[in-house]
Amino acid sequence: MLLGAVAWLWSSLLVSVVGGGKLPEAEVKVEVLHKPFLCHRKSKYGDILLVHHEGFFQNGTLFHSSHTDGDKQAVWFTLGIREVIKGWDKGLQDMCSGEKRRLTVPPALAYGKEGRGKIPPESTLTFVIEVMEIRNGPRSHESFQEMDLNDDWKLSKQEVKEYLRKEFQRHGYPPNDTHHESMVEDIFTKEDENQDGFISSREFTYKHDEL
Ligand SMILES: *[C@@H]1O[C@H](CO)[C@@H](O)[C@H](O)[C@H]1NC(C)=O
Ligand SMILES: *[C@@H]1O[C@H](CO)[C@@H](O)[C@H](O)[C@H]1NC(C)=O
Ligand SMILES: [Ca+2]
Ligand SMILES: [Ca+2]
Repeated sequence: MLLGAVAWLWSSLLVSVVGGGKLPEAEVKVEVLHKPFLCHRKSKYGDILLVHHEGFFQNGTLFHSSHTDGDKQAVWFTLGIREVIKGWDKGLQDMCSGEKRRLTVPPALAYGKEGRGKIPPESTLTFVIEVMEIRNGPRSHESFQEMDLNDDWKLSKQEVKEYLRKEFQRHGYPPNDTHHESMVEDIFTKEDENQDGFISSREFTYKHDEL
């Protein structure tokens, strides 16, 4: 659980490593079905979104609905780190809480040539997605500020270690300096691009460019 949470904090990195190959641009068709009158903030990469969603094949058959399948709950995911299909990452930006969209997602941005489970290969899929709630993810500006204890707009190893310690405790795990230090080293190897010993706000924020 905790390792999951921490791995997730830094998972965008994996995304940039694994997702290196350039694909031809495929587009998601976005239709806004409902937009609330009031919109306090709009979704952006790194936010965590709570959504209800329905998925349809091109013939109109429903293949999944969060309203009726499983525990019938809306689901949380982080936008922009490929926790979900690329079509969602691309098509669910700039949404308000309470907004509902229909996304038409080509196979290249969904389950591709292989398909998955009941999704046949090369399927174009349609999703009706309603955003119930938007929260700041760990990659947000706010979380950077929270981690940057001395407000110098860069994260030292000590600050990252302190943050890990707090995260571990928040999830009910005892702090473990040895473990935190090796995680910090790992994080810096990947995130400190110019190797100056700090993660700048730019290095922290702009990890999703090639989506
Ligand atoms: C609709 O398409 C899906 C996926 O190709 C297929 O499994 C399903 O049987 C189709 N349904 C109808 C009514 O044609
Ligand atoms: C601390 O972490 C290290 C390395 O991950 C592990 O080998 C060790 O058992 C941990 N110590 C405690 C007290 O959990
Ligand atoms: Ca700092
Ligand atoms: Ca740096």
